[in-house]
Amino acid sequence: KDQRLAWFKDAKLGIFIHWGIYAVNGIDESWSFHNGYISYDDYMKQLDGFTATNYNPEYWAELIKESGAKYTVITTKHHDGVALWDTKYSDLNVVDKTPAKRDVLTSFVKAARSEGLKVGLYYSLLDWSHPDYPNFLRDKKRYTDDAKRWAKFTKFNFGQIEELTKFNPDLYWFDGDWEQSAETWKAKEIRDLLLEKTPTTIINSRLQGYGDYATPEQGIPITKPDSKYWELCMTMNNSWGYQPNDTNYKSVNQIIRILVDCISMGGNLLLDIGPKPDGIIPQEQIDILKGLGRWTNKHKSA
Ligand code: JFZ
Repeated sequence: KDQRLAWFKDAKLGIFIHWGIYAVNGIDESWSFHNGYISYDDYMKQLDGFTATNYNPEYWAELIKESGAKYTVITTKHHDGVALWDTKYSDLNVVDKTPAKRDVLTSFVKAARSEGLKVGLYYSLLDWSHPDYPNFLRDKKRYTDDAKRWAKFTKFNFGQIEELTKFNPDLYWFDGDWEQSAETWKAKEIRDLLLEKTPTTIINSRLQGYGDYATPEQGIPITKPDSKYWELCMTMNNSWGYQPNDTNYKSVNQIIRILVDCISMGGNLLLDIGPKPDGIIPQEQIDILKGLGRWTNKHKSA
């Protein structure tokens, strides 16, 4: 384990990317329909606005590199079930269902690698669009007791997870594990599958106890966490995805202080950006990444 996690131990800074159809209306990723602020149908109309017209994965990767980050984690599929890659397990993906008409994940993984960045893939275990997932908050029905449906969903989930192994990710960043138990997800089997297919990889904390590192839940820890390996994930403003109305950005200085807090306690900061539906990174976020870069490059260690 120590060998697998060696790069992570001194990575210090990572850049998280929340990119999905939620950027079209600039609303909360997946939660907006889950919590009933928008209907499911209206949420899905955003598919038509995900154009990726100005998407430049090489520029994204350069910018991330320039910030001083050593790794990047991108949302391959959020709770809404919309995949950024050409998955064969569902047509709910940006290739089949949006004007982008192409796999936007493969090109990013390639670009990030050529900048020497480690690549992490965010994947939501729960899928509030899948007909066999117990999507109890959307239509108030529960299907968990229906073993056949759950078996179908599990097959689908394992299928997509196995597809992601083809990207040979350095890190799997699972999310949404809280809705089911380790046993129901088959968390151990997921871990075994990943370590068999990609033996040098790292698994984050949200796999119902089967991850490799810790995530402080209450923001910046006050004292050094017990775990040798940990990561704080944080937004630049108050949103994960692109929300033009949220202008509550932290300053570069504030973010540097938080980064230093994390580093001094042996952890990493995973700082989030939210690109627009056409692939443009908001200027405020570019400015922060460049600002961080000016600082990290001044304090480079071997
Ligand atoms: C999850 C997602 O629901 C959210 O939309 C976003 O993608 C974020 C990165 O991850 O939200 C969580 C889940 C768990 C914690 C915080 C946010 N936690 O344990 O502190």
